[in-house]
Amino acid sequence: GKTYEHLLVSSPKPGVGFIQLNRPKALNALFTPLILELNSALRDFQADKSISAIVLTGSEKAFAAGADIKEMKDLTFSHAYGSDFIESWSDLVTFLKKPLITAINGYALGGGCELAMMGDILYCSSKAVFGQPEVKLGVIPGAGGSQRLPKAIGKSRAMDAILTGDNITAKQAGEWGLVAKVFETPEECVNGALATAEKIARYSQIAVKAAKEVVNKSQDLGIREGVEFERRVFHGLFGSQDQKIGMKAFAEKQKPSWTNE
Ligand code: CO8
Repeated sequence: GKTYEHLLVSSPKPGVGFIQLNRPKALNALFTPLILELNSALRDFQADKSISAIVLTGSEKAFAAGADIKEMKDLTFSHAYGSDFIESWSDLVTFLKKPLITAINGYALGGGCELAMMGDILYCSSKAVFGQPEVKLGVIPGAGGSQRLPKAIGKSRAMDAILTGDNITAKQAGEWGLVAKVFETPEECVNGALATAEKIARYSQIAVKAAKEVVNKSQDLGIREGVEFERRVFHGLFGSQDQKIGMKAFAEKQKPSWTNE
């Protein structure tokens, strides 16, 4: 495959794509070259039929310590607005139809926290640190943090974090449901994410894609429209081969072998 300057990209388990942010000297600060590479790596995994689920992680010290402050410091309004600064990466993962698990160790601050929250499932380790400290720099979250954080942990806690810039600990992240699981060590966190991705990769890609699509709709739609949407997609799956294969295998006490069709 391609080689990257700021990423390590591999497929360590069947069906699983793995991306590690690799800009250690700047604690994985998210600058444009890295974001362009991340976009490209995610698009390649999206297009690769042999990949069913993706894990994104950083280093033990930092998932990502934010957008690159040095790159942003001289940015003007007219350039930011005129070039739609951030647009290319605030929708980084919205094109991604395959499940993305973010494995968060160390700092996930500002844009790093926002990138972590673009995951479909978030796992972290016990020393992970989350936060939206933009207020300390005279700005606000710019890649979805003001929208995704309140959805994840509730308005009052999100306001508290965003208005004070105070960090959120791994323990709080676990208790408040920002992350699905808190592991003891970074290694366990990454291995846990890979194991979950591998488990997902053993199911029909059609069912997995539909499941992600309907759950994501719950973030945008009211309950009635959401349930109607779910039912349409549910009905649609009876047109797939994998529904026939999955239910027949259950009835015959066999293991299904999926066609992804
Ligand atoms: N941008 C640029 N460089 C950074 C960043 C960053 N966000 N974070 C760390 N670095 C660099 C440091 O400047 C330092 O570089 P150098 O060795 O050349 O001086 C190197 O990484 C190591 O960092 P520290 O020496 O500071 O390491 P410490 O262990 O002492 O501290 C901290 C770690 C606490 C994480 C500290 O580095 C820190 O506070 N970083 C900034 C955190 C922050 O404010 N993040 C939010 C940034 S704003 C943002 O993300 C806005 C998002 C808007 C939407 C997205 C737009 C792209």
